[in-house]
Amino acid sequence: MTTAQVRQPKRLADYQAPIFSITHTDLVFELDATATRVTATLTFKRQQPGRLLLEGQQLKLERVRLNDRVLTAAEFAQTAESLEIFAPGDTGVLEIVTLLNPEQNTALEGLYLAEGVYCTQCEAEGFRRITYYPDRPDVLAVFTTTIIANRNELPFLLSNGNKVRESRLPDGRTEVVWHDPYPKPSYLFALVAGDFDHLHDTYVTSTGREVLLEFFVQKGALARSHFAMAALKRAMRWDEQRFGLAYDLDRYMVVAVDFFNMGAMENKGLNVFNSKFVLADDTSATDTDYFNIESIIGHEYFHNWTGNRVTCRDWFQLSLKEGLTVFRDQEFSADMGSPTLNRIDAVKVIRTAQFAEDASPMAHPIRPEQVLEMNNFYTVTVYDKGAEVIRMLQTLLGKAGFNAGLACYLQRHDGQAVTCDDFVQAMQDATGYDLQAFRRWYSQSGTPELSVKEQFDAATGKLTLTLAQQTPATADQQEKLPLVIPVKIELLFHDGSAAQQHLLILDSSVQQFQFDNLPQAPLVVWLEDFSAPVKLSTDYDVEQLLAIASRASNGFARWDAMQQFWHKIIKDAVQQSALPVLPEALLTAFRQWLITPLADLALTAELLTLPDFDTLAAHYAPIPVDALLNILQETTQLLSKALLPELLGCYQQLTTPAYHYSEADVGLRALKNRCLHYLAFTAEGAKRVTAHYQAANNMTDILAALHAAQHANIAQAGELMADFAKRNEANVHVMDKYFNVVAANPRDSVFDALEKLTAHPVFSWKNPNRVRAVYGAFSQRNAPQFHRKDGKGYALLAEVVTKVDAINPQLAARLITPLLSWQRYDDGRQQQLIMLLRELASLPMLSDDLYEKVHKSLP
Ligand code: 0A1
Ligand code: ZN
Repeated sequence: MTTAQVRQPKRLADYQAPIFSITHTDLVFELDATATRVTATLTFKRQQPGRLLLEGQQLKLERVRLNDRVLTAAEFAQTAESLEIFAPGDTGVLEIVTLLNPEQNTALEGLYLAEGVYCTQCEAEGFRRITYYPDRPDVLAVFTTTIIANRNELPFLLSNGNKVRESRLPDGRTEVVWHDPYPKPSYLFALVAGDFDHLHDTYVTSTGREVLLEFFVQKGALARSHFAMAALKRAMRWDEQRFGLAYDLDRYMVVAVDFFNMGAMENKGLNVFNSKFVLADDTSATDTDYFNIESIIGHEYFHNWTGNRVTCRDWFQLSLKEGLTVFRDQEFSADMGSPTLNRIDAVKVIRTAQFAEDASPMAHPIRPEQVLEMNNFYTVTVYDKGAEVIRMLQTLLGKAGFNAGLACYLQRHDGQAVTCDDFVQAMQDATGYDLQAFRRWYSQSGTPELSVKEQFDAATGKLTLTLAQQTPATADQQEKLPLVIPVKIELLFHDGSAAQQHLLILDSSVQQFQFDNLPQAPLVVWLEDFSAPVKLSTDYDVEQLLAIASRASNGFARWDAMQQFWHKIIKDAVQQSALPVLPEALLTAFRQWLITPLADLALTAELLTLPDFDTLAAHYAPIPVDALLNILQETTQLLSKALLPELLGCYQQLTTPAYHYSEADVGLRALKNRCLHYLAFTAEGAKRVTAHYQAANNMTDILAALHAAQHANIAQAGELMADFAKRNEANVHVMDKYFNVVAANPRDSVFDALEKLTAHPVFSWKNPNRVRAVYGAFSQRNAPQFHRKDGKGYALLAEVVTKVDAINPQLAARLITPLLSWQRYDDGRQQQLIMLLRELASLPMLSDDLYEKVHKSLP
């Protein structure tokens, strides 16, 4: 904790190049649970006049030596966050010895010890908790790391790069030396020491390099790491084939740990993963788990080029590596599975979480302009909207142009720390496409809103489309300017003429586009594939939307039409304070999809799914919480009743003999479980759900049964949950799923249930996965109880956030998100939220992480 009140945010506009560079960083770690000694030997070189100021936090400084002379206290100055060397000269070698307490490090930043494993997390600014250093991404050094430890306790001593030496010291300890030949910033440094099960394999790159692939996982989990290993090999092959990028070291290591703040980390040659994104087998993992593992394994691997070989100049440029790498992992997942489903899932993230962030006090552009706590900017805006911006570049430049641009970027900047502007410039130079105006996507925050008008002249066959864009002001930025927005459309003709696809490039406030010689008035499918991260409203009636849902050539467009359909009829219902009227055409379409599902079963399941609370909520200010929840519940029941025979027929038709993670089987389970969800609300729901649970041979089906049981409030829900918990006590990842279901219980009893969970033997306040499984799920997947009118849900989360802030500020700052957007709710809820935020703001020991968020959101 620091006294955030006196901390000023850093600004992008104040960027200054480093005064000193470090060419070589030699680190020696003498591992000890409470007193690890780190000796850092830094070879430095002056780049410009100025002071030699190093960052450091929570370090005990033992000694500073400059060129073989130990400095006296008068020759350096130390503050809580820095160390200044007064007369360093222009070049030299600095040796700094610090002492750390890994056991006490519950923030999981820097070097920490959890469950017997020493592990580092240095992005974004964790390295300064290991030693005093110019802890910024534009200082790149060649690292050599020596780890000294007791081999009996810690058989595996790992760091970046290649292992150069291993020897036994006279005192019986072991010393292992690692060397990473690629200069890197401190945030990519990693060290891991512990006892693991070890899976290894080899991979031969397209350049002929034989790479040793190694996974280090908790004892007993070896069999659960095979899928991740295979996924890694697929990712390596894919990057060679799609972008011509091959791996560049002889060794690629992945360590899985259960104590981790995020999903995973791309440290050079030594990725550290949250174990939930590595470990999986057919009895414990859901289809979604398998999907996430493949995608995150891909993501971290792809960072080796986009992030590690070419890195960020400063943290404001985070989207340079993250937006681009998310885009790359999305393309990888699309190629490994269903492009349509992948697009639907990515768009759901934007329309719920990202649009909500734009509407929140934390709104920021994909390249933020000021930051107090960098950890607060690992956001859906930087990551997922960042990926949408890269996707728009690919849409504008074409795949070949985009590939050429990426090749130019990587070649031009290999080994450098660069900016988002450098990236766009490379795209422009490689293709000759003027991207000047496009750059505004990097500096402007908010969700652009598009409105469209269609005019057809039957006599001439001319269609005129008028598009207008406007971006509402956001908390961080009042003035908004027009953006370059690629809008993909499809023209459908009901006379059977071939559909036409076009790309419209909107680059001013209002613009017209004309199409001649059309056979008849078309039905225009707007924003196909969600070609830009915008809100687009049409005034289509329900028949037109259902026509698109049935006829568009593009699966994404069909799903999107259904989403618009639900928004429309739910909006009408909210306005009239009534339940939605389900048009006969809708029931006909649903029946059709249930009787004869599309070849893509997963898409069929999506077509049959109502938008969730958060997706709907994005369309309202203020959000009519109670009405939306009621409508969702009632509509599900109406559909269950109206479609019972077809739901049953579809459910019974779909059988999977044995579990297999394949695109076809995933789709089959998705559709079957969608039917189950509706069937749970019918008279024989209890019987059906119980039978489904008992017959299930995989985790996807089991969880579908538990969620259905709970949502439909069937009598056996408690029994099934207890059975599930008992069977899975030994697997923490499965217990997290159990916690998720308990926390999503939409009834009042959830409060007692949550209390009991925190007393469960596997629960620990220090483990982010456990805390998220309970309270993350409660606040994000239990709208009825979290948004209770009496404020009990909000108060519980505020209490948890306060408690967690003292243990792990990063985790606390992520958990608080749902409390920040008080403006989006009705007066009563606003008052409760503001009161809680004020209470939080008045806490004496608030971390910087929470301080920034709470203060930004207070009125
Ligand atoms: N760079 C990682 C994500 C990450 C960021 C911060 C962390 O700790 C504060 C940890 C991981 C990625 O994009 O995968
Ligand atoms: Zn990343």
